[in-house]
Amino acid sequence: MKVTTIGLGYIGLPTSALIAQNKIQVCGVDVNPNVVETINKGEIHIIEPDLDKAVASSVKDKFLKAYTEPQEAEVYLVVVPTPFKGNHEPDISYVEAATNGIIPLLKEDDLYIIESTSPVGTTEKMAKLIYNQRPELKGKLHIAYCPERVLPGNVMYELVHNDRVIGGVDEQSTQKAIDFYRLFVKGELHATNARTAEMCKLTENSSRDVQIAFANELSLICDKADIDVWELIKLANKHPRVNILQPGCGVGGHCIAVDPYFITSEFPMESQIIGKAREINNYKSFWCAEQVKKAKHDFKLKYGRAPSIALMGLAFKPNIDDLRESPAKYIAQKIMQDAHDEKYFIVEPNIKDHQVFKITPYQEAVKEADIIAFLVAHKEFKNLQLSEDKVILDFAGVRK
Ligand code: SAJ
Repeated sequence: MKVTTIGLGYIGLPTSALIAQNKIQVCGVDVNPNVVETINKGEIHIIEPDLDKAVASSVKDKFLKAYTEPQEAEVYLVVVPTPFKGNHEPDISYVEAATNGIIPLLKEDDLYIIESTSPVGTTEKMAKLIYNQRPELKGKLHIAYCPERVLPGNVMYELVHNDRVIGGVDEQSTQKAIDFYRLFVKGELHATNARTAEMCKLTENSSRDVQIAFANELSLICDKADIDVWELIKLANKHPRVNILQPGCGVGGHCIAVDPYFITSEFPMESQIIGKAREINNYKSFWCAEQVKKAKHDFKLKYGRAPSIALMGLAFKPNIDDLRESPAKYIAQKIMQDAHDEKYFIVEPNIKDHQVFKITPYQEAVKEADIIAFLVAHKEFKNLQLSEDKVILDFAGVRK
């Protein structure tokens, strides 16, 4: 069997390497020639634990080879990004482009699977696109949707052990896709139809977004009510049926801050809570930036001089180096747009250099700064000894 994966990013590359490690021939395809060249050297262009070894051994054993053009195979996996456009409408043009590239190669009995997060109905739309161009193949292909559900930082483990939801455009397609994933997934494989599988992915991430919005809303209420939100949540979670998530400086990353819009843009009237959760989580970042500005203003009034300010963390969540859709980065940018005579220390222990921000080691920043704003709960920030004269804004619950 030969598999062609289209897209060699955060999910496509680990998936390709995993399949190749199971001694299945994989042609990995990416439009970026640098990515292709890097992989064919047995190296990687993204940071993910254990991915380097998996890619190096797959390339060395000749089970994985990267190309810039789609290659003929029996199984095609589409693992390309689905961002949203300016108006929060999903942009499936990469899925369409990947599919158009595959169409001339398709033959009877082939399996075509979309893994990219996609709005409901995308798989059926792609089936139409395929059969419009290749009417002789109608009913002779297997077409399915199977979303990835792995957590960045733990991808190589979760790809093997997570359950998968697999939905075909018909029962034979579902079964054929299940047989394929069984070759390298140890988690359970749950059969459904394509529309439900698409909605399932959007539901999982929207559910998390809504739950985080609840925690963020509580943090705003508690700030006004002079209650420690972290203690409150800890106590409420002692109830056997309550499990509140943690507030923070907003929700980031390329999934949870994006996927709910795939529901709200298509079902605006019906998705009131999902839409409101997005607003609350976005507002929380704005509010944090305003709190820092207020602290700066109060400091000036009190001491008659501009403070130095440490912004602790830039990543979208703790202990990673990924800045995509990061609320901490947004907050840093917003505060610094307004900078006058105060001094800033930008801290991100997982990054050495950044094009825009000058990164300062955290030890130096906390020693020098008058105001310390914790934006991300990186492990380095826990148990830091801070002198009592510092103004501390702990948006990430680092000190709790
Ligand atoms: N966050 C909070 N409070 C919390 C938990 C998270 O503010 O209690 C914030 C984080 O700081 C971060 C954002 O939410 O800014 C998202 O982080 P995350 O760890 O919840 O999720 P991701 O984006 O790294 O990965 C999610 C996962 N989805 C779910 O947990 C439902 C993962 O399983 C998906 O595969 C991934 O999205 C994806 O690719 O869709």
